[in-house]
Amino acid sequence: MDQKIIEVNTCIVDIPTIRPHKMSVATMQHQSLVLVRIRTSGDTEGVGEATTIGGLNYGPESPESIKTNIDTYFAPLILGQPIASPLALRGRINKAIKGNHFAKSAIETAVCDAYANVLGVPLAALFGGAVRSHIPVAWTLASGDTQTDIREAEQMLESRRHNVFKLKVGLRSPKDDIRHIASIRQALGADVSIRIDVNQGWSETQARSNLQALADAGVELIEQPVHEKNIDGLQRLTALGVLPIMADESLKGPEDGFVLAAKRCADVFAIKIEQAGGLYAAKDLIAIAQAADVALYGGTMLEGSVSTLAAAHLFSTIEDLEWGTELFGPLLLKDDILAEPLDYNDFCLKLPEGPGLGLTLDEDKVRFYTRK
Ligand code: MUC
Ligand code: MG
Repeated sequence: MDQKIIEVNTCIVDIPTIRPHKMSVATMQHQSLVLVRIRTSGDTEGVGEATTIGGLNYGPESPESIKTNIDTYFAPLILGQPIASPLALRGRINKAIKGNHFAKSAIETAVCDAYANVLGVPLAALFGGAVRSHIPVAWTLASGDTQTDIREAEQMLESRRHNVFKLKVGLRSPKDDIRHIASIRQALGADVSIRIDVNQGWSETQARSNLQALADAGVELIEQPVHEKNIDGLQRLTALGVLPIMADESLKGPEDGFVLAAKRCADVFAIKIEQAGGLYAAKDLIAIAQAADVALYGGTMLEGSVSTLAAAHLFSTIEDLEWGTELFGPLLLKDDILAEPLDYNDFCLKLPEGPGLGLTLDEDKVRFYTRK
């Protein structure tokens, strides 16, 4: 149990997407996974991952900055430190490094994976243990074409992989977006759940004047309609009570969560382990939402299998996961770096049963996709 961290390695793994993923902030043709691998003095391994959306299109960290910052600043801080207290390591890192939430999440995931592997328990056990073995997973329709989105959704329904759909909007005019949403709702019927993510693409006026039409078109939830800093605007939109409002980019950790919850700026919080600054910060954010009666949704930074599993372990500990999750990241990629792909079935992701994250990397694939 007195094992220390003796090795920290990073690499960037580039994997193409199955189709262009069009959002108001970026169109993604591939995803870059920053893998962090640590080894302890007892020869136990841990792995973590960070992703961004479109390089620097979504936020202030890029895959390249994450790798450089981990190699230069994070690794020296944790080398030689005991693995047995992820919180002590978090404190040490937070004292020395400001911001860099995505890098912090990757490091903390690797530490928690290694520690859970040492203990021989699933990673969820570090957060109180899973209360569910299957996690509902939504799919994002973002091909940029209405008929392609409809065909894609129909395939998902037929194969029983997803019955909840998030539509990316904010690139076209709101009127065109509403036509797009209404066509999809009409084609898929009343039983599927349709949500939209604007990724900050609208002004508050645009959002307000289209809320009712969006509700009439069959939208059930709106994610981050306005700029992340316009939290008073989010509050005003929430207070209208036309549609539930979900905060995403406005939530950069527990402190933001506290302000948004206290001012009731959202009905739902999208919890993302990377955006929050790691698993424990995300856990704190969840507690704030629960205390304020803000509903919960498990978000993603379009993460690969490693970070998706880390998030899945944390989300498996949430009793009331009212809006489910969107942990579909690995399915957007043409290939996987796991020896055994994740189990998506019956509209859910099944949590693996082994210790730690419960995964084995396919080393040949990691090598093949690693950026040279
Ligand atoms: C976001 O803003 O929520 C999650 C799903 C998706 O398609 O994009 C991400 C980012
Ligand atoms: Mg979002």
